Order: sequence, then C-alpha cells, then structure tokens
Amino acid sequence: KILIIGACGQIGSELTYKLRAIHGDENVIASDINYGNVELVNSGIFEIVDAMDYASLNVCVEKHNIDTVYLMAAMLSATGEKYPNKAWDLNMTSLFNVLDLAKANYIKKVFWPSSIAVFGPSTPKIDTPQYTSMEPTTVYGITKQVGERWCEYYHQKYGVDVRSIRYPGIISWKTLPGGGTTDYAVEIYHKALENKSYDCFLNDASMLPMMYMEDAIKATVDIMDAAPEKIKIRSSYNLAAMSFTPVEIAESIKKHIPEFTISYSPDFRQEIADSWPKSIDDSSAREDWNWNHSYDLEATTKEMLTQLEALKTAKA
Ligand code: VAH
Repeated sequence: KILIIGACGQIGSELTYKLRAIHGDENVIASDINYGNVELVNSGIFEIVDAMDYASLNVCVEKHNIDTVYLMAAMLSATGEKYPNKAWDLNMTSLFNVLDLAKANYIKKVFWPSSIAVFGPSTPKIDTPQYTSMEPTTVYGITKQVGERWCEYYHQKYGVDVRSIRYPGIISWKTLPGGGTTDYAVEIYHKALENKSYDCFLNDASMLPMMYMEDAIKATVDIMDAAPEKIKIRSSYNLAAMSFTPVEIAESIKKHIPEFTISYSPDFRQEIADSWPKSIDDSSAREDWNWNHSYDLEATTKEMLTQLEALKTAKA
C-alpha cells in the first residue's frame, strides 16, 4: 500500500488521484498536517500525519501496512526565505524520518522530490547538465541539495530504494501552488480569466524551466515503476519539458484572450529566479527510464485556460 505525505498540496493532490486510479482507492492513503484541501480529504482514505514526528508516521505506516511512501511535504523557495529555520527543519526532518522508516524495513520504497533549486549562480544556466556546479543560494535549494546527498547515502549504505526527480516549476489548475518562485506561471492563468491582466512578481526576461502537471505526474509514476536497475542515479534526476519567460507565457495567453495585459513588479523572488537555470539537460532521465514529455507552452496554455474556464462555469 501507498502513503502520500503532503497530499493536500499542489503535486500531492494530483498524485493521490492518479495513484488511486492506478492502484485502487483502498490502496492509496492520503495524509497531511491538516485538512487543507477539502476536495482531496473527502476523496478517499485520509490521515492527519505530522511528517516531522517519526512516531506518528510510524503508526500510520503500520496501521495501513504501507510499503511505499511519496514524501510531498516541503516548504518551498519563497516561504523558505521568510522562515529559514523552519524550512530547514521541515524539509530535512521529514526526509530523515521517511528514509529511516525504509532503513528499518518498515517500508520498501521512497519517492522524494528534489528541484532545479539545487542549482545556483555558479551553475551553467543553459542546458544545465546532470552533474555540474551546485551552489544553491536559497534555504529551500540547500535542503534539496543536501537531501539528494542523503538519498544517495541511504541507497549506498543501507540499500534503501529511494528515487528522486529535480522538478522544474509545475503548472496545474486543480490545486494552487504555495510559496514558490515559479507560482507566477499558475497565478497568471487565474488572473487572465478573472481580470484580463496580471502584475507579475518576476521581470519580463526571467526564463525558467517549467512543466505541466500531467507530465510531472507521469514522470513520478514512471520513475517509481521502473525496474530498480534502470535507476542509475540515486541522488536525483534532471527533468525538463519547456522553458519560457513571463513575456512568452503572456503571448501564449493573448492568443486565447487578446485583451490580456501583463505588467511587472519584481519583488524578492526575482533574486531567487535569477539564481536558477533557464533550461535543463535531462538526457539521463530520457535514457535511463525512457522519460519524455507531452506538453509544451502552447498545449499547457490551452489546457489551463480550458480547465479553469470549465471550473468557473461549473461553480457559477
Ligand atoms: C519553487 N516551485 O518555486 C518550486 C520549485 C523549481 C522551483 O521547486 O520554489
């Protein structure tokens, strides 16, 4: 059976729905620190679990006979800069708790998401390679980079089957992202439909790697389904689909909403965005476990606007 920690979040919620569709509702237990996402909480088996509390985690794992854990709880980059100690505590303690459950053989398999935030200003920005300089300048990035080292360590020393992906910014319509630097690429679609305008917290030229949720979920399912010998990298895999600037996403929205306008008021998140790569070389993931993406910017925009519009109509 599967446990998803942080199931109320942007990726956790859609991962829960997908894994239930694949493995059956009774085999996928959703959990989070609170009832933050009513739709998700009401959609199946749900437990309140504090990922920072080993005992509470262990009780849940034993109660439901869990063998696989997806640890999707984390404090993201922008919030992490506001609460550095808390970000460190949450991101690291939750990872150690889950890795230790696997080390003690309570569970067999772990998924832990890393991020392109592991890279920093000294990293080559275009087609960032799998192995390169990594000097992250955000607390979030530091937790992800250190987390990667620990994943590899637990795999090598204790044989823990942990698998990881360096997600780019994830774009989705079901659940809002919370506290990240790439969140603008979700907000912009909501504002385009509500106000026909968006004031962007990054400047016009901020190119970042991004991915549509369906691709991110597919990657997550695929890496976990792959035979263990295919997973040659036990720190974390580079993963990519598309890269664009705020100007380019605005242009793609204008093709559907011609009156749409964008303005720019960069805030503290600009510095974070400037420290990250513009595009990612993910050839290892494509070679090792056959990763490929489906959604480019045009397809993402079409899907986002269609789905959000349908949601609006359904609520009205
Ligand atoms: C953030 N969405 O903005 C996250 C992500 C690529 C960055 O990990 O913090």
